[in-house]
Amino acid sequence: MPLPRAPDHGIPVRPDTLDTGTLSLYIQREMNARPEGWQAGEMLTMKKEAEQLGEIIRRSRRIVFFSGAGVSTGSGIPDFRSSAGLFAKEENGLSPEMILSRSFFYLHPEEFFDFYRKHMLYPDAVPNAVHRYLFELEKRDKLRGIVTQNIDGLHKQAGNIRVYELHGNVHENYCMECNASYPPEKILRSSGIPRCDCGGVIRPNIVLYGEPLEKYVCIGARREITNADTLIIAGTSLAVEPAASFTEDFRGKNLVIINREPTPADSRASLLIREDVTELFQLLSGLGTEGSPAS
Ligand code: CNA
Repeated sequence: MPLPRAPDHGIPVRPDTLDTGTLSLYIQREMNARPEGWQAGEMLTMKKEAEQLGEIIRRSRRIVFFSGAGVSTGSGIPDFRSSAGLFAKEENGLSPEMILSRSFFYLHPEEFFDFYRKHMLYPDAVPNAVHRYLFELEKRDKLRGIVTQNIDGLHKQAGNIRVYELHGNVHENYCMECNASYPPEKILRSSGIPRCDCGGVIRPNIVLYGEPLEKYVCIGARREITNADTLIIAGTSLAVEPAASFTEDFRGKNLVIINREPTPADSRASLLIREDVTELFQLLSGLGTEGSPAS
């Protein structure tokens, strides 16, 4: 029976040497860490997992990265569904999904913008190790595209060009009357409903729940996933449709899933990594193997 790993560095430790906080994290992770059929002996240290991922990257030519909110938690932006996520902090008994819906926006715009300013805008957030690694991979022409559910714009901020933002981007805002564009600061610094000089309402160019996704973004994203030889799905619960179903278009060899919690696609994965994605990519960047983008 191998010794359990501490959640932060992957080094085997005895549970009785852990402090209470770390121990509860360890228990939570061990409970999540064993999908059906998973052998204890197959548990790999994070370094080994990073090496395996590096090897897959080295052998791949057409990688697509499918990202969710978990990729940006390392940049200080909370996700929705983990324990520290926004779902744990319901506002007046309303879930973020209800508030960020088309009907709520039209019926209660003031409450929508209050929530939006408080929870969806992070002007000081910067790309983390995952975003930076993907930029290097695109420069080496290994990464065909990033398909993201994130609206924070961090993949583009890192320098990536081929980014399919399925749910839009908080950095783009427009007047619903005259179409004038505005930076996010215009919304952040306003109170109540943000208004254009023409009097129209300024809204972020994000897809609200109940609104359709942009057709051409979907076509491009699905084409990249279909043609990929490796699909890396990271930091997503795969709970939001239709985005989650796009991953089913994948026909290639390596399906890698990196997520702290189980996802509905885990049984399809050829490599399943239940780790912190930012820490994993920090390790991957430092490996100096052929899988690292610098080689
Ligand atoms: P989600 O449903 O909140 O799932 C996030 C998943 O990531 C969870 O399963 C977590 O366990 C996992 N996770 C969190 N942090 C890490 C980490 N560091 N390492 C590994 N796994 C981690 O979010 P989804 O993206 O699946 O849901 C799609 C929604 C969330 C989209 O509509 C987004 O617009 C929306 N959202 C986006 C952002 C953002 O742009 N940064 C933030 C919050 C919500």
